[in-house]
Amino acid sequence: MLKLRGLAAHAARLTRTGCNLGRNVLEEDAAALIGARRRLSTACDASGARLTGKPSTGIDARRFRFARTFHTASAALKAAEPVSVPLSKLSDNFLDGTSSVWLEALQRAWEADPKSVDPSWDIFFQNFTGSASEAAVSGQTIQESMRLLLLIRAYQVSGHYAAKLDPLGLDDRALPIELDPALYGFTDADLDREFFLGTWRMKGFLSEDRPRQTLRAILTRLEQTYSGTVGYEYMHIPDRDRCNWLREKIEAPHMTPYSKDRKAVILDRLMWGHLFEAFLSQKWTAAKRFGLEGCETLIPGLKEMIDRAADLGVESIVIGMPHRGRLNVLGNVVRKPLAQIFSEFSGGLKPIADEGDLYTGSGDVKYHLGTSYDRPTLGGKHIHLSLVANPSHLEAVDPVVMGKTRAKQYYTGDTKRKRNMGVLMHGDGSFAGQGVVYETFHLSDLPNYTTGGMIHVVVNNQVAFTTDPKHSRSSPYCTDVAKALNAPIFHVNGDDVEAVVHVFELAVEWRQKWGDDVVIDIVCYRRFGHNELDEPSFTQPKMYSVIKSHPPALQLYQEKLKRGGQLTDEEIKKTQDRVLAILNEQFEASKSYKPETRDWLTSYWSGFKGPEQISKIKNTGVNPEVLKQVGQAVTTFPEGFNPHRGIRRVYEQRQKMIETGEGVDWATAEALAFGTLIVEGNHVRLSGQDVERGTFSHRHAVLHDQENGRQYCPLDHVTPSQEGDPERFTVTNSSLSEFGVLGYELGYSMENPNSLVIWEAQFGDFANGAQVIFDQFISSGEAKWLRQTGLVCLLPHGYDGQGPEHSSARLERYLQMSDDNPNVIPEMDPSLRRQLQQVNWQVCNVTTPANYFHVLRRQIHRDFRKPLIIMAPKNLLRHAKCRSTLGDFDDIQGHPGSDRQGTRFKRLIKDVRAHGDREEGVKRLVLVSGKLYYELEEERERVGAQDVALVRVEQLCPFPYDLFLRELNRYPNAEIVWAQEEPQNMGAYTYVAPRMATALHKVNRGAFEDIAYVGRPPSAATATGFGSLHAKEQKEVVQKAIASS
Ligand SMILES: Cc1ncc(C[n+]2csc(CCOP(=O)(O)OP(=O)(O)O)c2C)c(N)n1
Ligand SMILES: [Mg+2]
Repeated sequence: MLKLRGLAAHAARLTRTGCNLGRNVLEEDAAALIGARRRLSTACDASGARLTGKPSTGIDARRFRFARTFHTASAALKAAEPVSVPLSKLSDNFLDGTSSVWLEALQRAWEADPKSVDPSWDIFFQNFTGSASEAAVSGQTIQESMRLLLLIRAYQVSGHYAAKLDPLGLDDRALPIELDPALYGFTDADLDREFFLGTWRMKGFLSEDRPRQTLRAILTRLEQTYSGTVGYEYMHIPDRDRCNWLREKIEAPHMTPYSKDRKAVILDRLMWGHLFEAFLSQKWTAAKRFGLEGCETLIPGLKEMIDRAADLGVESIVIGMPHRGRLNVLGNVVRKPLAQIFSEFSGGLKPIADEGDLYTGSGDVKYHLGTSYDRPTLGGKHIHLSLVANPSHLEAVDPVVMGKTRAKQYYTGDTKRKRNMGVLMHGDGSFAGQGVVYETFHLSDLPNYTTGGMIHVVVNNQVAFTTDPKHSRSSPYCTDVAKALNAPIFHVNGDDVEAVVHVFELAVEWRQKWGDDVVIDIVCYRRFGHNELDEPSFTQPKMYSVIKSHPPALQLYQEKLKRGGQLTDEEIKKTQDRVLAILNEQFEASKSYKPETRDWLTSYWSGFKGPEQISKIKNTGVNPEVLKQVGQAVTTFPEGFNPHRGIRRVYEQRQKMIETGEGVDWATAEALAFGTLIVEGNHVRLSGQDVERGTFSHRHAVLHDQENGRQYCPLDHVTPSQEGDPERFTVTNSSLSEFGVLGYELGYSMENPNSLVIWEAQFGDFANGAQVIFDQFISSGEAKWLRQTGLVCLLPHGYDGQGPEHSSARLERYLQMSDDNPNVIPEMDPSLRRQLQQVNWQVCNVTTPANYFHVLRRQIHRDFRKPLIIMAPKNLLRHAKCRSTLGDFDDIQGHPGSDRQGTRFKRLIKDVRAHGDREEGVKRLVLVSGKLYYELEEERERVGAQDVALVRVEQLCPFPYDLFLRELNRYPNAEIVWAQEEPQNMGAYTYVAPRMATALHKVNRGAFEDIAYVGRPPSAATATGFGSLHAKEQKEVVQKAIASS
């Protein structure tokens, strides 16, 4: 049963604040008070705990005693005279001064002649003055009605500040003065008077359907509803219908009491949450587990939410969560086999092979691992749960979960977004502190990113490692970031398991009804240190002295049920014995537990190969007729559509490229890659800042009618099978975020392998805003979690004088993170080659449109998935020489795109001159990657350097040893040069040089010292900011690379 907040404490606090309530303080003082920082802090003395009142049946006598005094500033216990406030002086955002004057005039007119006003006002004034009903309320003045409305509104807005949220009672927030009835002129004498509250078209307390009530009843209900163990924060939501919906739910006569059976289920679930941690702590006394103790009610909350979600049509939930309580959630909610969890706890075996040298990756700590399970629900349904694996980096998994949820919605045709739901759990410190939380929230209502509402759950244990909230955030609540996005926030006392269950249910109802995000803030505590080996009293002595004697939520609930006669000791013991028996059984089973070989092959991924299984290399050329058809579709727009003149010209040029088969440029090649993949039944999604047009105004994937603004996306109309599937091809501008959006696309890419998912950075320079996603997920996710992704990252890169932040995508970093051994040449025979499967990702710097086409198609035309980092071009997008012919794209043997194997991506492009297998006259072999090639080629032409060969390394990682060796053979007398435009400590040099040396060594052509470096000298900044200096440097690099030494 909810308890009343003691007005004695209320009074004491108000007195402490020293405010003079005798004057009209409606505005300034209230605003000042509410503006003051109020946090659930550990800083106060526990002895200042509030008094609790009687149960809801009446108001505690103490309340009246203090009620007489609580509007005085002095210590004198003398009741202040109620001050009658003329309507015209009343001021509130709900009813500003102007309208109150007007209303007063209207009332006068109505008093003189009720028929002189609109009938709706007649009813309004009848209600306000009580003349609509019996004499008992006829004493209600219009001022009182207005003040009551203000009081109620004050509870709706600020009642949560007075809610009893902190289980430890250490909450020292100043209470908002506007919750004080005296502020509105009410005294004890009014408590038993009846008032009518009804207001036209309002829900909840203010509904016209409500009967008359005494002030005492109204206050009791307000306290219970808004200042009990749940604090509802929703009045910031600007939408009236949403607010009314919530008001109706929140202000309902009383939270539906749970039946005896339901309480037994809640107890059982709480028991599991509690005993799971206790069991682990007993068996592994010295292990870190980041236990849930202090917030065990999370477990029944989540389970009840899942049951309710299933009842409301949810079939699948994607979950992301941090370390705290993760094992508990894995075992109890997602139902990862307990034996497996226990086995992993004992040190964890690497999965053993029934297939020889099974790829097991590097593994991860137990509280990072993910899993999925079909969980039966109380309502007799099944719901698929997947907990996404995550790194230690707090909150980094948020956008990943969101992207995965969206992908699930796409693949299951869940256009209403009611069958697939995302749930994100957070810590209080990280929710407030990590910027990616905001970036993720900001995706919530974007058409191509929304998931129809994420449910956020904060395990708010009022501490982050060793830091108190007052040092870890500047906002009153750790959840305030969500207010910016108009999400309702339900703060709940983590000791009140039924209240926790209630808000979880309400959250899922909200999500299913409105398709918006919602936040649950479980205010709880952390019974032990940050982990079980930490000593919390070093830094939080007061808090921990309270925690020491604070009973666990399970005990509190058991006592409550016993007190209420709902359960006996025997029944409780029976439940406990059953849970313990299962835990023990599973512990025994864990001793002989054998991990499954691999669990990442969910249905969409069956047949895909791990790094230890050979995947045949496939051609990626396309039938010329299909090419032409796709080419036609992607270069035309409907009759009567009026694109910008410039774009019409661009499309005409593209059409000509397709017709003649000559001069195909980058953007057209890309459209052909997308279009042909779509024709083959794949899904293509390209997301990033301004990608629809393209940062460099080169893509124009979406056309805009200049007369009526209509849009047309040619790639939506490549094949009839796209009818009714508008997302099959998705190109979408994103919010201005790197971390959030890249994480999102990564999550999206992991759901189904038959999708080409691409994130394009505005410039590659900005990609480091998403560094955590590159480091923790893309480069190492497969090794840690055995999860594959074929995500493509396009990172515009190239030195063209645009200064230090528009030149470099930091190629060196991606290469440095590559895990191929620089000293070992792997098996390169095409029929045995697994080089690409074994490396963690591919890094390419492609120089021709056709090669770009093939590298994109290769992502899909293989039996495994591997991330692809591309240094995308800028000036090559329009470079006259950077063109391909359609013959480079088609699958005809003998056409320019084909070589001995067929038509496919060229990892290395040999010299464009007609060089034979052996060119003894070539004195210099220059290896280069990216757009610098074209500058070298021009210089070679200019100086007529016949004895210089130019070879392009298109795939830097994994290094194409076989092709490099082939070129070494071709030029037996050449010195070896690596040329780059980046500074020496950047670019590809540090990656390629040791690998080139390994190859040189193999054929006795020299060593590392024999590789000449041509490029910019080492530098701190990526590039100069002076245009003239850039030009000078660039010229030097080019000349040095070509001129003989
Ligand atoms: C991005 C990031 N920064 C720092 C850390 C180190 N760290 C681990 S847990 C933790 C405290 C987290 O506090 P909170 O979010 O309140 O969660 P709690 O541990 O209290 O459940 C910190 C700072 C981290 N894991 N990730
Ligand atoms: Mg915390």
